[in-house]
Amino acid sequence: MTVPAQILPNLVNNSYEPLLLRHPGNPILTSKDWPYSINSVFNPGATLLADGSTLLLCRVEDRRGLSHLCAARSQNGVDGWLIDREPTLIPNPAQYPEEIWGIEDPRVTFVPELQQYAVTYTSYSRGGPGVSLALTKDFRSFERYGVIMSPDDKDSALLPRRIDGYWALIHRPATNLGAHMWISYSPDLRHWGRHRLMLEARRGAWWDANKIGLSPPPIETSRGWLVLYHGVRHTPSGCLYRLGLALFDLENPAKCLLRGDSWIFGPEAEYECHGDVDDVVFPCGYTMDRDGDTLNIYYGAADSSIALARASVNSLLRWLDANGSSERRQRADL
Ligand code: BMA
Repeated sequence: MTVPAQILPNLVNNSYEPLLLRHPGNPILTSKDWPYSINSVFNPGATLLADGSTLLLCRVEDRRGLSHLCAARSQNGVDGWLIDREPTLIPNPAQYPEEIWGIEDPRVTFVPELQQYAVTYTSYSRGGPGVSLALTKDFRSFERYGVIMSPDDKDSALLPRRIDGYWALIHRPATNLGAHMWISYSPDLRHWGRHRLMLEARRGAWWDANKIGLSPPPIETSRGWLVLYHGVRHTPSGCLYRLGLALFDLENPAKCLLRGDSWIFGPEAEYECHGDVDDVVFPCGYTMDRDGDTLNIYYGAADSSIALARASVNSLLRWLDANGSSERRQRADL
């Protein structure tokens, strides 16, 4: 009898290819490293600065439970972090009431046309979480644009360049029919429209059923935008956050070319399985090494610390070719 590949994905042996390799020094940053009193540090945005050093814009939760953002800089992206002595970007509810319950989960995109970094983050308003945008040149002063996607919306990143003359933003609005990834366009970063559903959460028993969201900003490759996304599985003992992979058309990023069936990374290490929220791996940023292939993926572990895993873009693409499905088959899965 022939068993369809999508039913039993690995009939050859009981193993899987580890695509994201954990750094042996994990977790690389914890609350103990902070120069002021905090509860936890996790879910950092990441970028390379002009001098080649790494900047993490970390989500820091204070001991009231509210979050702000704080920058940590390192020459090698692994250790020797210089952490801002005070919060770098704090909620400003007097001018931006949507930030009343904190700001969370930043994604950083360097935008060559603006010669600035775009930081998208979740602002936690009385009406729920929404997406806010700020621009910065140096991660010391920020130009806030306020809420650009109203609640309930999060997990957002700006693409680094215009598509057909328009800025493009990926985000994750949630309704009682599920939480799916959308893309929207803007002529000026302030007014957003032409909303399109980009990637749907699957249904039923799938690992990425009902709730998915963008993880780090998309990675531009010659074959398309490579997207790491998280899927949330609700279980009787809580939620399981794992990562999947998909590839989107370079000039029409709403079009999914390939989507992996299984997750490629999930909570396994002690620091990922136990913390303020157990069983969470949640990357919000990556940097690319000079070889143009090695990704340093920075992720929040169990909502308590920051960890690093490395991956090769070519290996991720090869894996997608072998394990991904086209849009037509995805429709059948959903
Ligand atoms: C999501 C986000 C993340 C968090 C995760 C697990 O909804 O709020 O910031 O890491 O839940 O708690």
